[in-house]
Amino acid sequence: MSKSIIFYDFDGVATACRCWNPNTWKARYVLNIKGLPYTTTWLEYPEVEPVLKKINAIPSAKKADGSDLYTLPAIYDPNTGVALTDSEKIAEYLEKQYPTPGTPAFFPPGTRALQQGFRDAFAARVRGNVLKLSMQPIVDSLTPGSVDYFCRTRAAALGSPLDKIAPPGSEAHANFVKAALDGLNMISLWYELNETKGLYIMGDKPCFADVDIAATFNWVRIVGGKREGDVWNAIEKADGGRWGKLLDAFNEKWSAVH
Ligand SMILES: N[C@@H](CCC(=O)N[C@@H](CS)C(=O)NCC(=O)O)C(=O)O
Repeated sequence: MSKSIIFYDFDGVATACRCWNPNTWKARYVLNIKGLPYTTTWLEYPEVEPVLKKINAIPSAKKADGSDLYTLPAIYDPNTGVALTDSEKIAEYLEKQYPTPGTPAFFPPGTRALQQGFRDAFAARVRGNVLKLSMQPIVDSLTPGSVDYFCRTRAAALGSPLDKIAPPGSEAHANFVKAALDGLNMISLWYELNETKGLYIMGDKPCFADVDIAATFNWVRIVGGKREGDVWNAIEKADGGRWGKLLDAFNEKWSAVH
């Protein structure tokens, strides 16, 4: 590879590193784990569609009205002319295009189905609940040019103003925290079934499912972790500290922002 990959991420103000989004963290971890050279282009929400159209990226989803939805993360690889959206597709492309012997494989042969099932279970039991808890913290983490777009689109999707979904101290807040912790407790029992006893779901090397989980935790930690009573403070200590250790392992090695 002679030229750096261009990596598109959402700008943010929660931390000095700017990045806060769970989906873009998945792709950033992948780039960092593989040690590939890249530079970040920071975007606000309303900039995503025009910028991705310009690089001929394919929209990764549909809006409620059936029109195309352009999402981040996205990459443009100047070495091949490939433009891609969707963190999983980006991981697959980088794994095939740039084999990096000695670094963990995101999709070891024969694991795709199990990884997908695991990720779906994590989304249903944990991510869906922390998403509700994180809506207002996300708004507070956005750059000004993203706030109106984010509040309008997410309030329409969730059917509620974002600050009313799970205000701290409310019963809804307590219920979402409990549901997320119950979900993690179940998933922690699954980890314990592994004879490998490693930090990651398949042992001592992370696969894409671990990347997904770590990116989710990093997002929750970045947008809410400093707030009193925030769900990350509970998750970090839950299940014998398993989740805090998992995130620390990722961030110690693979949290660079280029
Ligand atoms: N499955 C996709 C999801 C990407 C996604 O939904 N990204 C959201 C941000 S969290 C987005 O870019 N939304 C654009 C918009 O709402 O206009 C992935 O993993 O990359």
